[in-house]
Amino acid sequence: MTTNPQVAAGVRDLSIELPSWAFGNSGTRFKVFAQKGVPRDPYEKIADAAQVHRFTGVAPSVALHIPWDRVDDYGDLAKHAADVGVRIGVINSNVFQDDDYMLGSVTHPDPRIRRKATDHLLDCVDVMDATGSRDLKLWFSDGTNYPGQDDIAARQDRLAEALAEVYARLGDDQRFLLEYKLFEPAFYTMDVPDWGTAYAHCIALGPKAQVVIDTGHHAPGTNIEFIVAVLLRAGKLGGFDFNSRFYADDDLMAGAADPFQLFRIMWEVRRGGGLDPSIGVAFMLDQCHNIEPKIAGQIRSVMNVQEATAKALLVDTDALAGAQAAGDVLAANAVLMDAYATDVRPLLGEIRTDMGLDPDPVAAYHRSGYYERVCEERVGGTQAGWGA
Ligand code: LRH
Ligand code: MN
Repeated sequence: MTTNPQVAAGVRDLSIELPSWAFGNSGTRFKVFAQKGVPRDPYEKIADAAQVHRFTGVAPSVALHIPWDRVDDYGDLAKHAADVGVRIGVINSNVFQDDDYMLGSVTHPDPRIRRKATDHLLDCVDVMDATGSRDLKLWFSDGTNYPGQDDIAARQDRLAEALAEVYARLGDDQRFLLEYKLFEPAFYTMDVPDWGTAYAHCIALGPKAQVVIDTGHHAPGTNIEFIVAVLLRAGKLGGFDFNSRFYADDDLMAGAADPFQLFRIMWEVRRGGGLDPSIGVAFMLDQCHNIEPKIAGQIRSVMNVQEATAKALLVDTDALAGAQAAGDVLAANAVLMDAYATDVRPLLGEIRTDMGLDPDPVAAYHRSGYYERVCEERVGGTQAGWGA
């Protein structure tokens, strides 16, 4: 029986969605390295994701990316997901890989291109209807590379027009999650560069429009947990794409590059009520395992988020409130640092045991022989990737 029921409840309630694309080959503009046993289709991606849930117990859903995960029958894919113990989660649109979108998608100067892009977003809502998904995630690579290339305000008007059309198409229980990114692939302006721009578009539309924070989408040194606190306070934090980075949008394993930042983020998530599933924050990994084994990498990443969350749940909120009210700067900081300095790995082992799981998910996965089996089975066909 766990020694800390409050942390146990919080850890058990935290669902971390997995990105289907993390199981396919990925890389950088220099090289995409192919790995043995990589899935060849969305069915195999979902089967691999189900292994992460099998050993962690807290990754019950898989985000899809369209068209990377296009299938003839999304209902059948959803059934397959259920058969392997998971469900299909967020549907991610993709208006960043078509030659027509060189100068933008929904912000393109040409209304025919805007129409094409908006139609793709609407098609993704049709996919949500078929998979039973609640959320559509919208990330736009739209932007400009040189001053004067296009009219910044006019592009915002075009974006707002497309978002309004998608918003009107959403069902009562559906939402769209607007993701911002400071730079790349555009390097002068991105049309949704920061949380403020995303927030402004979302509050102009209504409650079904929420903001997504992606760890890697900020300027170095950005206080991301401040953005978490402000968006939760405003009821506009719809999702969080966990990963980590040393420099830019490195998409490395969550917590790998900066575990202290992940802790600070999960503390503000807790403080703002975001751990309450009814608040509806879609926590998901958005990563690429370019050189490391992908399933084990996802398991490790889920464990890193669990560790940061368990530490955040250990924060003595009464002591913190007392020190803050007293203006005792050092005491207040010490409350958080004590929680962060706590080794929660034994506690998480206990919690997993109580959940009927092996206390060490990575070791249990390796002992399962799943990786060796799929390496033998997955011969021939074309390995999945970003198709870039
Ligand atoms: C953009 C992004 C977005 C996804 C893509 C795979 O950088 O973070 O969330 O569509 O990665
Ligand atoms: Mn992302």
